[in-house]
Amino acid sequence: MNTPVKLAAFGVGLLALFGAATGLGAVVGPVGAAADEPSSAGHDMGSQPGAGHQEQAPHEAAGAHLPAGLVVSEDGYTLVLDQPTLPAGAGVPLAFRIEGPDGHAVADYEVRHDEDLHLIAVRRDLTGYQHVHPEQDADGVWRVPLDLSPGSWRVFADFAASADGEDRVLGAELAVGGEYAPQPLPAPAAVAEVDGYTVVLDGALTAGEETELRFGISRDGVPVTDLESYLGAYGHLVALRQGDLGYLHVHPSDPPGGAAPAPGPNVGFATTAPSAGTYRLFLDFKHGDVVRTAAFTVTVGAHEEHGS
Ligand SMILES: [Cu+2]
Repeated sequence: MNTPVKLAAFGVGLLALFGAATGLGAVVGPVGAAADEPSSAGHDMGSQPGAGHQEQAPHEAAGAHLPAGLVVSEDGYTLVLDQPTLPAGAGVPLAFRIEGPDGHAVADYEVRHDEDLHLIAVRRDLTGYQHVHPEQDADGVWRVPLDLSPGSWRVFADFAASADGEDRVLGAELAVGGEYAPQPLPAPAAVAEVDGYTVVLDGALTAGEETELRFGISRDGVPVTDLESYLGAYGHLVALRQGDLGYLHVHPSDPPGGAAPAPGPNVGFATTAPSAGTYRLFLDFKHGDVVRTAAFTVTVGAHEEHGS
């Protein structure tokens, strides 16, 4: 490579860096803006609200902008797996703890969706999804069996420690040994089948804007109208972003007019996609005393800023 070309390449690199920084600024901008609002965060480093805030707890002020679960430690809370590697198999015991700011395992949690702590395990290719509720022992160690296939896994702990009541999702890497055969992500589709149930997705995720997603559940062509409550609602939805497995907060949406949610056939959720891209949605629902998971791939387009 001759020197002018090298220099040109260097310039392009600088431009790319600059562009990335600008993009990042755009993403975290709302966090800084939100810092002016009253916040329960209370973990200022005692300096400028603004710059300091941008690196802290990105999910809380900006639930709508940055996904959760991308870090293993936040605000002094750390997800610690007993072992960073586990063997493949069914019912493999996983043990972990949440270390609090005092360095000890957190023992007291606030109940969210009927549970002290939700554990989501998924292989990095977005297969093998499991949403389970570990048991905590007297030492604050959580234990749960997982069905693990070889590959790189991500484990998310979704909880609120009683000490501050903040919702947090921490994520840790888990390596499972063996021959790994990564699976391609299924194509986007509005219909998913699971155990004879058909689930139809209505509604779209939109970058930077809260939208409602509705799932219609039927079996053998008959709408299911006697869903059982699961985790305090008629469905539980987790959305993960392909590429980094960013974890989106999703909330059940109530029917308009303050009516109580119906036990099917439709369940609704509200969430905001943090960016354009591809997401995998995992809907847990309970019927006939069994919890099943329907999974969907959805794509979120870029904003059409210029009305074209
Ligand atoms: Cu859960």
